[in-house]
Amino acid sequence: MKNVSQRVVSRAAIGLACAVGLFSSAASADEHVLILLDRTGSMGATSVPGKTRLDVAKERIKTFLKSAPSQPRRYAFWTFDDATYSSIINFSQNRSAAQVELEVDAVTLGGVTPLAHSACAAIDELINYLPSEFHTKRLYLATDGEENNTLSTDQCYGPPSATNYPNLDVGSWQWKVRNKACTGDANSPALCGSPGMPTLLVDIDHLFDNISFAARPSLERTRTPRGFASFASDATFFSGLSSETGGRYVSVTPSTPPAQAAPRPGDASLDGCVNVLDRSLVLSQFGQTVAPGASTDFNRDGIVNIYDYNTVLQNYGSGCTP
Ligand SMILES: [Ca+2]
Ligand SMILES: [Ca+2]
Ligand SMILES: [Ca+2]
Repeated sequence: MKNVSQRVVSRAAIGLACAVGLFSSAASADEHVLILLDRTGSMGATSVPGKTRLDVAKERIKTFLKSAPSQPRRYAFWTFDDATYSSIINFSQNRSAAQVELEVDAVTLGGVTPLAHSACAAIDELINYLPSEFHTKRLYLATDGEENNTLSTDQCYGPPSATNYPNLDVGSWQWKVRNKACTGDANSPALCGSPGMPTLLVDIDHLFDNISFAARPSLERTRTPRGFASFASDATFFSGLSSETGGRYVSVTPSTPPAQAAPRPGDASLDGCVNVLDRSLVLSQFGQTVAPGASTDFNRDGIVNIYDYNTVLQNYGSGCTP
């Protein structure tokens, strides 16, 4: 079995090989990133002061898009609300990061939340795009959780689990989404990264607040809510799923410091300014493999190196008062 640390090391080795030009063709090691943005009504709730959850999610996605990748990236960009997801950009269009950014900016708020359905469809899209080649596959989900509209006929439909991750009820939507991410099959609970299984990282930006769903004025009209959970069980589930797949989990609440909620590209210290401190932080970890979520690893490839350094340089001075 390939464990998480081995995966980090092999990704790091790829980064290093690319950095020193060992690959004559990088085509075998592209990263496929499907960005799945929740545009449901609840994303209109206030996050950090002056910004909705959707605003913060967009800024975080754009910061990722502005990081210097260590291997060529192919992007898909999907949103979801009401009955299903919308594919705004698909992989075969081969759009640039800047083109994806424009589409991210154009997203507006919609209706209810088919979260499980959309996440599992996105995983299928990642698995089925060039399946016979080796590529890093990443699902980057930005959401406030609160699944409430996956149809009962869907592969990942289920009631909310009564117990939190990792002890998910068999048949719950969380159990199915977890299985889908780890094995490609919503009903197969094998370990992530087992032989013959897809290797897929799940990054989740979770925008929420500590007010119970029942106490908050509803921003979504759910006729027949399916699968309500709570922000706390969503948080436990999302962080567990990210960790199990080798991805990163970030939670943002209204009390998160603004520079941390929506960091500028290159801001490793998360203080809102890209300067010598960020350069020093990257240099202090230069060449090191780091855990998912390290603030110095802007491009999320598991190693701090020249690409992260370049992300600092390309944004040097951003947000700083002269
Ligand atoms: Ca919602
Ligand atoms: Ca900084
Ligand atoms: Ca990196």
